[in-house]
Amino acid sequence: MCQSGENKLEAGQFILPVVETQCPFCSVQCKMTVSTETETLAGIIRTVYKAEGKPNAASQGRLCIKGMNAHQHATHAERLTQPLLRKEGKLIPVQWGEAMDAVGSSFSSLLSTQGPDGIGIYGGGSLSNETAYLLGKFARVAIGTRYIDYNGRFCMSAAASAGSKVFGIDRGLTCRLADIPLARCIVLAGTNIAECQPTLMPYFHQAKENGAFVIVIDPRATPTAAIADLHLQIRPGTDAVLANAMLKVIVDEGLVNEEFIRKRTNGYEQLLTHLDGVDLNESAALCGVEAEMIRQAARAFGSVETGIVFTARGVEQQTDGHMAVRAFLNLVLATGKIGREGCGYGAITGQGNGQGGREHGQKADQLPGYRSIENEEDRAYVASVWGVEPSSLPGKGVSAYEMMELVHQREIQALFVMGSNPVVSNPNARLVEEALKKLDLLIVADMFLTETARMADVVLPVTSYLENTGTMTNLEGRVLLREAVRIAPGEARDDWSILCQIASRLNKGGYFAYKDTEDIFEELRLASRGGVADYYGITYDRLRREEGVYWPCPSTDEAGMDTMFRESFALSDRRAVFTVVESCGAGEEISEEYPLTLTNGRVLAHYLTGAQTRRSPSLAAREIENYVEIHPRTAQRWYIKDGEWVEIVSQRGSFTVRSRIRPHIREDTLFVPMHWGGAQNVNRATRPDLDPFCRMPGFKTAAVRIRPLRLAVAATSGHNGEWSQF
Ligand SMILES: Nc1nc2c(c(=O)[nH]1)N[C@H]1C(S)=C(S)[C@@H](COP(=O)(O)OP(=O)(O)OC[C@H]3O[C@@H](n4cnc5c(=O)[nH]c(N)nc54)[C@H](O)[C@@H]3O)O[C@H]1N2
Ligand SMILES: Nc1nc2c(c(=O)[nH]1)N[C@H]1C(S)=C(S)[C@@H](COP(=O)(O)OP(=O)(O)OC[C@H]3O[C@@H](n4cnc5c(=O)[nH]c(N)nc54)[C@H](O)[C@@H]3O)O[C@H]1N2
Ligand code: SF4
Ligand SMILES: [Mo]
Repeated sequence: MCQSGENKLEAGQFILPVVETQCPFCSVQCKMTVSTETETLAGIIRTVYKAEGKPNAASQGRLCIKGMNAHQHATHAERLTQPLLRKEGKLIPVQWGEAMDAVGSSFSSLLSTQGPDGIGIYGGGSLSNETAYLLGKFARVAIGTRYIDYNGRFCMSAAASAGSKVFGIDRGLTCRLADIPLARCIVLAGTNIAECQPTLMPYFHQAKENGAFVIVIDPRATPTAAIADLHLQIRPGTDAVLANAMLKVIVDEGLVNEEFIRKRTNGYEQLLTHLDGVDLNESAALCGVEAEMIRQAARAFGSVETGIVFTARGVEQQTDGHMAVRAFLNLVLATGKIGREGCGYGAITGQGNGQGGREHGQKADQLPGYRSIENEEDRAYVASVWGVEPSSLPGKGVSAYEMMELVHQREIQALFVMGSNPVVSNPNARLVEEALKKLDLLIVADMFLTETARMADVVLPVTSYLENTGTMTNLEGRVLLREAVRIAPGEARDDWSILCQIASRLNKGGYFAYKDTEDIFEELRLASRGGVADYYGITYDRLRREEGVYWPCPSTDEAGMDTMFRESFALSDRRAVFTVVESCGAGEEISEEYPLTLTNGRVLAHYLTGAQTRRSPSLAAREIENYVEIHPRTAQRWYIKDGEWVEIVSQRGSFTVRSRIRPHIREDTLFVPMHWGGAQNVNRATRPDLDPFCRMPGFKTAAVRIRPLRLAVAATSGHNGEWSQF
């Protein structure tokens, strides 16, 4: 791509004045153009950037505020342009050779003293399919460790495991986005699409124009709830109870699809027996909503011909997340709303490559193509593609947070982080911070000196979305190619090439001899072939020609599958399964000491730990600091004024944010965004309890207390506790 001679492009330059790229943030993966113009103003030369939506199948040319400003972090002066190595306590810029020598020799000596399981690998759902695939191979072949997991554990694990159990396959949307306007009833459970996938909102507006009835299930009146015909403002952690109660009404009122149940499902009889014990009024009391509203929701969904259920992290980031999703899938199956137009289930994937990132081996128990590391045939197949002995592949490791616990216990002595900021995003962040301090070696590959990178011994600067090529799989399961359009700044390198260089320092270079990402993708195609997530039929050429292909796609002359389960499900007897789900809440018990429930999530302008969006001036300006949403009556009860600093405390720890008094949240609930680290990090208070099925932490409920910071400060300075302000 670099041109020779006089036209040679320099570091940080765009390859053309107008380039085509793809947003690095959420799972919609909107396509866009970025144009750059050089302007001279008052004698100063500056570059003016402009991002505009480009027509594409998902966002149809729309961009949200994050996409419009994504280039701001990529071109930010704080981008890391040189490797950093800790010397005498300080991170010092060094050449790549020195950084790689340090990484190679540290890994080698750990491998000989501790063995491969002393090293943990931690990946992310922002990484391309090629990098995610290679990271899994790197862990198993270059290091040989069982310990690899990724931030998607906190994101998609509940819905993914539920989809796999119930349908036999986990693809975020079982239908097309184009089915949304065809649905007569839409359930949006724990998903705030208006802020988190904003460019999809017109699909829902269109559905409403076509007469759809929209049910939103959320403890807050979000911008998404603004389109609801019915808003069930439930107590956090009670989604399974609600879904069971809706199902009970649907069954009792004869709104089930008997034929679908008979022909295409198993387990209905057991479910019916279980539902006998479900009481609508008791359920309503547990959920904190009126029984009549649950009845209305059930009738609305059960009585129409077409409908779609969407869930996201509100339902899923719970200690019963896996089962809560399955309770919603019962609704879909009982009414036969899947496998045809205007019907389906959608687990709204989070990160840009949250879908692809969970298919090709970054997960503790997974090999490429959604294969299992515990299945002999799967191991043998992938080993044959990699040219290693099946017995050399390690076994299953542990989930992301459990890896942090092993670090804390000194079972893992070195951690390699690529594409995540775990010290901010893990639950019980205090323990994670303590754990990382105990490491002999922490290596972080990132674009910025994040909260986690600051703790590292080696920081490796990586290229951004504008500078590297790779494929991303969006929330629909459509694989998209994003090509490099800018020369990397300074010495930043592609993730995949960093992995190959480390592997060669460990004398495993022969297994990592790729010339570019297409080369890696060719191997991924083979490794995924015949697996659940089969990418064999997808090639870079096709992606360039067709602007995206759905998986599964087993052959190059087949179109990928847009609507799934038309004829059959992917389990061995081709039927889907109903699940008996207990009707109990999953929230942390409140007490006199911790009387409120803290939930958390996202705001429009920021992305995840804010590592990128806090460096984007236009986005940062919209929300400059963290806050807590609190109901006016709750604020009054705890002596909190609007806009003042408050301290929120759980059994795990505390953090400090500003109050934002709003009537649109439940009185017993507080909401805090997750985009800030340090003293404002909500995860200092979140709980580390994990879902037994998928190891998802119960992020979305923590029992807490709240008080104005002035009281907290007074308490520690010996004030007698009497207050005159109120
Ligand atoms: N602007 C923006 N967009 C993003 C992201 C971002 O950081 N910022 N992140 C991306 C990623 S990785 C993800 S995973 C997705 C997440 O997308 P969402 O899951 O939609 O986002 P959240 O805000 O975490 O949670 C959604 C809603 O769940 C509600 N909620 C909380 N507790 C409960 C509960 O117990 N039950 C129910 N039913 N609802 C509850 C919250 O009030 C919130 O409105 O967004 C993606 N898009
Ligand atoms: N309390 C609470 N906590 C949560 C959640 C919640 O709802 N509530 N949500 C959870 C969810 S759903 C998620 S997805 C996680 C996300 O948690 P994190 O993974 O920690 O979030 P990010 O901020 O996306 O961190 C990604 C890092 O990778 C860097 N990066 C971006 N692209 C690349 C790349 O291509 N290569 C490399 N090497 N680095 C890159 C970014 O600069 C950033 O520092 O947080 C989880 N934590
Ligand atoms: S953040 Fe999501 S919706 Fe917004 S532009 Fe990026 S990909 Fe599109
Ligand atoms: Mo996520």
